[in-house]
This record gives sequence, C-alpha cells and structure tokens, in this order.
Amino acid sequence: MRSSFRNAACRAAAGLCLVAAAACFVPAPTADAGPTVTRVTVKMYEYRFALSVQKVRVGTVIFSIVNKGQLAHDFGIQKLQKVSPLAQAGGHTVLRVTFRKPGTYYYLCTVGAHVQYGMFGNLRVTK
Ligand SMILES: [Cu+2]
Repeated sequence: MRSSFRNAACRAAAGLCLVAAAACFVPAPTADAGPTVTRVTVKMYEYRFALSVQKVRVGTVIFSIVNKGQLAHDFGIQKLQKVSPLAQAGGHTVLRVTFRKPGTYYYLCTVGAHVQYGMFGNLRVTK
C-alpha cells in the first residue's frame, strides 16, 4: 500500500532529521494548486450585515451566515442570483459562491423590505 510505503520512508527520514520526519505527514502535493477558497462570516442584524472581510479573492467563497437578529433573514449576491436559505432568528446557514470575475458584488437580504432599511452592502472581489 502507498501509505505504508510512505510510513517506511518517514521512519527512515526520522533517523536523519526531525524536520524531514514531520514533512512526511504532509500530503503529497497535487499536480495543480486548486482555486482559492475563502471563508467569510456574515452576521445579520436588524437591519444590517457585518462581514468578517470586505474584500475577497476570485474563487470560491463559503459564507457562514449567522442570524444575530430577532427576525428571519437571508443573504443574496445579486449579480450571481445566489441566495442563501432563510436563517431564522438565532439560526445559521451557509452559502457557497464562486466568483469568477473581479469586481464589486452587491449583496442584500431579500426578505420583505429589509434592503430598504439597510440590509445591503458591497463585497469587493479582487484578482
Ligand atoms: Cu433581512
């Protein structure tokens, strides 16, 4: 088996250098580094959003959405027509979005007239 071969290599390396031994536990690098994945926390209140960052890199963004308010809210990215599931008061949801192009992405809560009360903002996506 491949893993037992690697373990044998680790034991051999351990005799030489502790750093080399530690390196053995790092998975073998894949041919290509995957696209950027960024995690962003989105807190929702009446009536505003608080994002953990204002700017992300092109790639996949996993929005971890926490409703800190007293009403149900959601989180949508208008340009991409992506909207999270509704999060009840005190609830949590996730929205996974892939940004392929840099730019400014308007986000909003699509519940009722919340956007008119201030539940919107702009996320900058950079190369
Ligand atoms: Cu809302």
